[in-house]
Amino acid sequence: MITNTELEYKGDLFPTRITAFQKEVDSVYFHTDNSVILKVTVLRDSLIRFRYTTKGYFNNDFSYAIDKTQSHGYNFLEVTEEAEAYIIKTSKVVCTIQKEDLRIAIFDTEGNALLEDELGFHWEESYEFGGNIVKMSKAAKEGESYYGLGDKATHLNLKGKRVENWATDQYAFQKDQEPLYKVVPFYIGLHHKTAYGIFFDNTFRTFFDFCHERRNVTSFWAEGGEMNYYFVYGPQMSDVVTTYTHLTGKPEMPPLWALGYHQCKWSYYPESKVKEVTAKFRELQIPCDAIYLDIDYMDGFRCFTWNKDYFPDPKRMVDELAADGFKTVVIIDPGIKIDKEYSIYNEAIANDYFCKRADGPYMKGKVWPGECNFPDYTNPVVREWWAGLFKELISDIGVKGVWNDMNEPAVMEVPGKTFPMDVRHDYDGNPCSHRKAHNIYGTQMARATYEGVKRFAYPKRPFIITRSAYSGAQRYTSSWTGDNVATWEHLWIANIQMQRMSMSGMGFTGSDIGGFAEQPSGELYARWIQLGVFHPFCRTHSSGDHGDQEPWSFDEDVINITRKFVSLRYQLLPYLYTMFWQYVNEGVPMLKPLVYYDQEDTQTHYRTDEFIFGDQILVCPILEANSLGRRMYIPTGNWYNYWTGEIVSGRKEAWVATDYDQIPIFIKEGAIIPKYPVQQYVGEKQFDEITLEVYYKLGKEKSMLYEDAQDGYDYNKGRYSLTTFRLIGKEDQLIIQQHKEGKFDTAYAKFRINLHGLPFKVKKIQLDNEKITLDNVAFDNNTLVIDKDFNELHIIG
Ligand code: MIG
Repeated sequence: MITNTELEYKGDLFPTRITAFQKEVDSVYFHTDNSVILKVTVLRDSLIRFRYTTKGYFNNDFSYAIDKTQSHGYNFLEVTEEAEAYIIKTSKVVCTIQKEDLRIAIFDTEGNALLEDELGFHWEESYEFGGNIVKMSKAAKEGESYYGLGDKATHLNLKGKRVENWATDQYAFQKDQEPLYKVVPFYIGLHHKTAYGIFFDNTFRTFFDFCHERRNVTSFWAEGGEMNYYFVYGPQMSDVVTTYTHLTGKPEMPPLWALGYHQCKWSYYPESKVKEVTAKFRELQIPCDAIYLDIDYMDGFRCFTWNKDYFPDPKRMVDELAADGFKTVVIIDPGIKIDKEYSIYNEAIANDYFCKRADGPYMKGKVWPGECNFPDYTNPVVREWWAGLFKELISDIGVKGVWNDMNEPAVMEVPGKTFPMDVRHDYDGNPCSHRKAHNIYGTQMARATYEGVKRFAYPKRPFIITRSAYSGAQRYTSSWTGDNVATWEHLWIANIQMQRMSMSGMGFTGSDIGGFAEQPSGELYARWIQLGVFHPFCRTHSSGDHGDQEPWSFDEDVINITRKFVSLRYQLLPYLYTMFWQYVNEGVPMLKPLVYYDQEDTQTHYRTDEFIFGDQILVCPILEANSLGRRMYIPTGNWYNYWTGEIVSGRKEAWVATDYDQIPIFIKEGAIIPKYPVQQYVGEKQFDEITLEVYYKLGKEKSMLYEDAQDGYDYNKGRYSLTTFRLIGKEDQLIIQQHKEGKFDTAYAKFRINLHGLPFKVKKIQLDNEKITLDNVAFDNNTLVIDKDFNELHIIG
């Protein structure tokens, strides 16, 4: 064990002995001899905040990440003093604080150590910038694994890695490249079957080291600001993720169309090209809900303008696209062209909305329009102005979604690829330099965009997508993973990134399907779309400089595979919408890595490829060329092969054979999976029935179905329909019970029930205890069609 004095030669400083402590409601303050104060705040029995200062007082407490609308509360809090330590107890954890050196250890109520300071809090004074480099080190436990941290393009389990959080435009990033576009300083630790989380809420450049520098130590540090972190107790990973998501906030329900398929390219122009693409989707019967306009729709890349040569009448075009079921999404970047003829530039200058250098001039940087100034989105007045700018696009022209790019912020032709560090920001009344505001800039831009689009789209729901994001951005926006590459390795990366983002509270995310840079082979595109339809956000995008990436740019097989998988996604929309609702309502991640699904099974701790889509569908992409099938891990439980109906038992590796137009997909036994008919876009069809795919199980299983008007806000007034299905399987019987909640009546009247895996031949059917003849329910080949409003369906062999 390294002692504090041994390390002092490195310039690190440490808290000395505790000299005083005081308790105020939910917080306890510990003061040391050398002016360190530790403030411990209990938000919930399982959520504790640790905040340090070295100056003897705290600065204003302000965070963009924390969702102030969420409530917290604890059941039990007791603080006691012992000879060597203070002890803080809640109903879930016990936290000790050493009098000698302020080091902390956290235990569960049975005395098992969850997380212990190694050196604990220490710091280095920053003579260059002022303030401190704040540091924390924790002892790594035997067999400990680490997950989380947003968009890192590396193995799902972060053990042995060091990562850096600094929002960066990382064109054609590579595996293990750091840093990337997003900043989610949150990780989950797992050891001895117990999970906990750490959220280091500090927007300066931060680093996390998971046993990389020193084998038995996990550390994290920031180049400024406060040591300010939240400890989240599990013991289940699901507890950690949902508590973290509750703390940093959840999104609203997206319009259902946003969960459809999106088509994008840099760039579709002029109008005739856009129409050609949308018409081809309809002709080929590949469902599609959204079409994107990249930067070339603008006049000289000026935000909120149109190139009238390419798009002479945007409103007419957007209306015509809408009549064919396409929602138009347009890109908006942060750089505002320096141009005295440009009204938005003039408005911003007149009102002093642009970011300034320390000595006063406006910050200038080159991006697509040439030299630009950049709005300070950390100023609430600027955000309000920005929101107002969307009136024409949304209310008048009818654009349905906005795409925020380049908001790391990215600047061209400068070494750091971003703003100079001396640039000043308002930071909502806590003025600071770009060192502190950099990582939050993109989120505040997306937030202002969200507020504008929401205002003008009302009473419909807004759709926003962003490239850069900090923790909490999920309250305002979806995201994509930036400029990936058309390689097999990037397909592997995309699969991991989406699982990681889901675990990091930011689940509404997708990759550029097929890869942004370079050109995919037809096979790679096909394998990518097969995975992409199981990602919460599903969009093909490409840089366009190497050729086309519409499904028909490839051969007939690829077109058919794309149609098949996108159609499957459209059938699964009610299932996807339900998992989104669980995310919105409870913070449950939409994609669940196997370790999340079964943390007790150590075989899952290093798995990366397989994941659970929602609660009941196990998906495993094919990540290599020329492969019909693959070896994969089947987790705990019995699973139906979606293609063959065959049942496999889990907790083992298995070879799963597939054809080119399949990937391994398994349905959890007992699941009831709702399906809509295939539609070319959301709302295309009125339908009188939906399908329930029922997978027999000996035993019980619960399934959910959430529905509402698919847009608008009536769901907040109780106008939703939440159906709970209980399946009870016996040797010669299957019972399905249904319970409904909410005031929304779905438009369809019937369920088409497909029974899978029944081990008996059906002889009798009872509906709400009335015997019905098999003819009446159109029973055929284990399918029956019945009125949706039943309480109990009894199928008897
Ligand atoms: O400097 O708007 O990641 O999706 O197509 C490139 C053009 C700017 C980067 C985005 C990409 C987008 C492209 N943009």
